[in-house]
Amino acid sequence: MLKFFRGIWEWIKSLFWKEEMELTLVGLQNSGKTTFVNVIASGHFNEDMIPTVGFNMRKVTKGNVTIKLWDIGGQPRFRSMWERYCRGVSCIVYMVDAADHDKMDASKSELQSLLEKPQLAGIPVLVLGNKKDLPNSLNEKDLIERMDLSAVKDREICCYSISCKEKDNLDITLQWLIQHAKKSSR
Ligand SMILES: Nc1nc2c(ncn2[C@@H]2O[C@H](COP(=O)(O)OP(=O)(O)O)[C@@H](O)[C@H]2O)c(=O)[nH]1
Ligand SMILES: [Mg+2]
Repeated sequence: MLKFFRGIWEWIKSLFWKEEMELTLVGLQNSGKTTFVNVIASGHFNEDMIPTVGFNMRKVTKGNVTIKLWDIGGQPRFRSMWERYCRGVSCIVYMVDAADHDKMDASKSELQSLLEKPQLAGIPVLVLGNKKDLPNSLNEKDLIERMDLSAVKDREICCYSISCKEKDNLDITLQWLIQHAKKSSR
């Protein structure tokens, strides 16, 4: 049975890397972005670091998929660069550490300022509440409330509670991303 589910997971992963898409993965430091990429990108992938003073963006490419990922927060002066890095992406994935209650306000306001960027208008957003395996983590419903996600009306927004550590809900996450591949440029 376990073998069966592992088979499905491998299959979804292989579909994901065959899609043509570019996405950005952002969130506060320590939310689990690097772990997420490592978990879904088993096998070889190319990596570019684009270092700028105080601003590191990693660009991961495998097959037809490009993932641009960076940490946000504490560096408002680099926000002018967001445009360049978000231009034309199929979707934005926003990672939140659902167990870190102290950083929730910061995470919420960073997401809000990202969504206010006119250049990013209309790009679908997937909010991932990571670290579901930790006992004090917020579930989907609580996270939607805490981050005030229902106030976002002008674009598609979705929220999943996941665990990169236990590979929980990563299959539905990849399915959502596959569904939104390339949509923005169609
Ligand atoms: N318990 C738990 N820890 C996680 C999970 N995902 C990532 N972490 C841990 O969170 C820390 C930060 O992860 P990292 O991927 O470096 O975050 P980043 O700064 O957003 O890239 C690391 O110690 C990870 O092992 C998860 O699903 N559950
Ligand atoms: Mg990282």
